[in-house]
Amino acid sequence: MTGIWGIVNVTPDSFSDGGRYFDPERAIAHGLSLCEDGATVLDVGGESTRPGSERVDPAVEEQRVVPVIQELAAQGIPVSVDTLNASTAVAAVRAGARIVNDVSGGLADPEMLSAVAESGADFAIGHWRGPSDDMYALAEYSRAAREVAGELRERIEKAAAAGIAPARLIVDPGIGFAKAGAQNWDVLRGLADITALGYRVLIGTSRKLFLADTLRQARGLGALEEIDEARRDLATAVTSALAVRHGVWAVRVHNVAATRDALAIAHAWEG
Ligand code: PMM
Repeated sequence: MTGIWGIVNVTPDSFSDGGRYFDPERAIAHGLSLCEDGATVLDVGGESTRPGSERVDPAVEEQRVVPVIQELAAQGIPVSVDTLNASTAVAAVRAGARIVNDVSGGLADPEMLSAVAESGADFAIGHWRGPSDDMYALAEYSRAAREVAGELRERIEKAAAAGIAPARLIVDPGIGFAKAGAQNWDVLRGLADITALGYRVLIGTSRKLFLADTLRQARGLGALEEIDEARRDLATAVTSALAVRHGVWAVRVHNVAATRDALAIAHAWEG
């Protein structure tokens, strides 16, 4: 059964839910409700990576995520920490996180790989080419999925060299990270190149801009027309269902209930 990572953004400015769960009590309550909806992992983040976002002081990020992780982990819930910073990763694992989810795959912080190796946590390696403030300038591909797979392989080798056992690795093609519009579809269409790497594969399409762009095009709407959260969640659930066919290990989503239903239908079809 495909896993569901429920997103808990403890940030004032995340892409789709910034500010909603900024208070630790609200973040914890939100995490617990995502578990009731069927989340298999809660992914707790304290720094937004939305396009154009600015970096947060690692100490501030740590203060945001640690109390939330502590409480959720104490309840026996598998928790992942979504961070670019080694110091936050270490504090989060001490607080009970079992997985470090680094969308930069260890590129943003030179200390990350050794910190994860020492921590004993699993490591989700995202495909990344540079910080969110100018990542679209780096979005050039001739064969997107192949290139993403090749760059992920380099990160896997670095992680292995730092002492992270292969069984602890998860790979993620980094949908929306240094990928514009249709390039995201190119990567999803070529997911076989990513699964062929031989690791658990995680994908995160939830509410992302390329989904809204596709829905706008389908309806003949202009670029400034709003596509509301419910529509983005439906589109996300469809991508979750399609991910099943590609043997994806887990999907990272905001609306866990919708993806759980989509996965139930997709798995029923698969038999
Ligand atoms: N996307 C975002 C944040 N963290 N982590 C992984 N592993 N994969 C992703 O695609 C990913 C991520 C950005 O989305 P958000 O701001 O809505 O959480």
